[in-house]
Amino acid sequence: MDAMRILLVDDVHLERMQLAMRLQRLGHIVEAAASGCEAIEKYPEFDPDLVLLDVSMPDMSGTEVAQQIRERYPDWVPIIFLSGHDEPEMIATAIDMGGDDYLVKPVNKMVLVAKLKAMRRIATMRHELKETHQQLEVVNERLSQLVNEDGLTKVANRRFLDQKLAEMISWHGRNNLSMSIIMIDVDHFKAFNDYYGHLEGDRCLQSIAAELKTTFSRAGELVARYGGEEFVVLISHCDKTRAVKECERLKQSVRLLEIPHTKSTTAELVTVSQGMVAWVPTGLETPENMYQIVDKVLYKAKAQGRNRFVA
Ligand code: GH3
Ligand code: MG
Ligand code: MG
Ligand code: MG
Repeated sequence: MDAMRILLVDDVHLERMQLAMRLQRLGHIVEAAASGCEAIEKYPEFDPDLVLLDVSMPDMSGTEVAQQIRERYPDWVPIIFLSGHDEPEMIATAIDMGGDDYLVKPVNKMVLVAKLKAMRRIATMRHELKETHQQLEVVNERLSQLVNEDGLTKVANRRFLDQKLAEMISWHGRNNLSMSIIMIDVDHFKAFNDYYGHLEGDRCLQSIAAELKTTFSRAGELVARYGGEEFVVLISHCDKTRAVKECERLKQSVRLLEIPHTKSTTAELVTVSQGMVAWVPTGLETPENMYQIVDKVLYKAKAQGRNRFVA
């Protein structure tokens, strides 16, 4: 058996020394304590794998010590009680008070070795379980990323957008607050792809998405890829006056990317058109309703010459 770090607590000097020696001969690392207080004090520093704990001690009983250890150090470590009594009530009570097992003194060597092994097995299983749990958490996080994120642009995907928009509609409806939705479409993007190639087109979408994410990174703001070369920005608790400013900010930030687009009739740079709606929801609107409405507004921005927003 691998060496264990054993905290041995017993008030009787001779018994403590004898058992400590036997444990050391079995290859374990032993820290001895003569009282409950000493044990509790030494516990964190020594960081035991197992506690052997005498039940009857003058200053603090073993069961009290066990309770305190359980309270103070939530990371479970097996506790085996030691006692000269073998009455069933004593054994049952001690285990009820937070012990995991019970050894009757004088301790029989075979039983001691077997019980140490059993506790080690349980501790190992717990440790493995904890590791599996941690791995699962990592997997979970990655999964929710995959489920909610757009693969190309790394902003929220349509699925997440739908969900958030529905939540926002009902929250703002309940609280009687204004929210806004901006739909963004890259101007002359087909021509961009045709001229610069699809790969460059992908890069362009990535740059725009990253820029949008930086521009709208405050709490209550969400950037999502709606589809193709279309993005949506949701802004919580935002009225029309502020939303107009946000659209202007958005327009400038895309412009400042200065992605060349010689085939664009707007600015020889990549530009976007935006449709924006700011309103106090009734709570009955669906995401689909809102996309339809804001898409019509966006269409007006296109019709009016692109590289602009219409509210
Ligand atoms: P408008 O100014 O009216 O919006 O013109 P447009 O050319 O941008 O509009 P249209 O809808 O005709 O073209 C959109 C183009 O976006 C066509 C499509 O190939 C391209 N596109 C959609 N998704 C992607 C993508 O993931 N990567 C690339 N490279 N292109 C994409
Ligand atoms: Mg004692
Ligand atoms: Mg489009
Ligand atoms: Mg377009």
